[in-house]
Amino acid sequence: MGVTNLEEVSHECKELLDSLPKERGWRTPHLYLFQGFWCQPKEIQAIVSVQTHFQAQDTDVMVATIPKSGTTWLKALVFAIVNRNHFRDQNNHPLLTHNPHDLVPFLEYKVYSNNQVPDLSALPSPRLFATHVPFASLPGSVKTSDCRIVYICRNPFDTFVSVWHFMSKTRPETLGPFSMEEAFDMYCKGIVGFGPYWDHMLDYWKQSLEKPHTVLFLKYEDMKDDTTFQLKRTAKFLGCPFSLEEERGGVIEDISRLCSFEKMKELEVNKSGKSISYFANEQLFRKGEVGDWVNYFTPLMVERLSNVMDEKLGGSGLAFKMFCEDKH
Ligand code: PAP
Repeated sequence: MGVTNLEEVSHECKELLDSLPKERGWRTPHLYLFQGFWCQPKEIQAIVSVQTHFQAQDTDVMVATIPKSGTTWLKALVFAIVNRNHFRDQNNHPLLTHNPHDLVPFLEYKVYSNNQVPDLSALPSPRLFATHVPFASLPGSVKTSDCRIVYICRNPFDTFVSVWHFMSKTRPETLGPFSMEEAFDMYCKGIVGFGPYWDHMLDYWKQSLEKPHTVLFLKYEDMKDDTTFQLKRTAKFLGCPFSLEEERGGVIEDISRLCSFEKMKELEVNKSGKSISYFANEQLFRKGEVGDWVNYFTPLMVERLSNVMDEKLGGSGLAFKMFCEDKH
């Protein structure tokens, strides 16, 4: 269905929701301000469970992202890097038959969704998980262990366009129309899933500067610009750097190709499958470009979001490439 009805959450969660500020939702009737970020009811219920039950191990890898910033891509890359010795045959790789969301499950949408509290202790290490939750709200053990967090974000202009398209495809008709103007206004105010996105990015950014051994900060634009370099960075961070032999043997390029937008979009599993309950896998692969925002933004939108970015990110050292680098 896709609409999170309040009947779907527990009595305790309903009580919690009653105490939270709420706004009109993008894909659900409302978004709630929970621990400083905007969330849907079922997400809140699952996040409380994650915070209560999840025990990180030092060998865990957590893919952390702001929605629509390259989550699917990063999950694929991390899975391929970490498991490269198990799956040397590129023609028989799990990524050819599984969507990355099934291989690197979200804590809040998969592992702890629907009131499940699974026993994860027997999973082989390194265990790979993912989350959209801001750093401050990660389970305590993730922050205190040596668990590696690989974070990716994206320039807010393209992220807005991506969120907007995704929302248009997945918003239930029963919720009525939601114009791009309204969505943009809410986005600029930070009222979007897991927003304000500037707090999300800045928190992980700060952590990556303070604890570079446990938090790696990546940007979608840099990944697009020089995938090989960013893959080397990521593998080194994860404690499994590419050897010279692997580099010479083209292992990095193989991974890059296997996880490329063009390759993944054409896979049957990504054309017809469903990994997360309320949307089809194909909705995760739209255009996969840097700079698509130019096709949607009016001059007024550019001015407004630029001002928001200056105000919120100015002085942080965090900046984004806004256009595709022409390598030719
Ligand atoms: P999620 O937060 O719902 O998991 P996420 O994967 O973060 O979504 O973002 C989807 C975006 O990544 C889409 O961007 P677009 O709307 O601007 O096109 C999608 O096309 C893009 N994307 C998905 N897979 C890849 C990939 N392999 N390489 C590059 N971009 C990708």
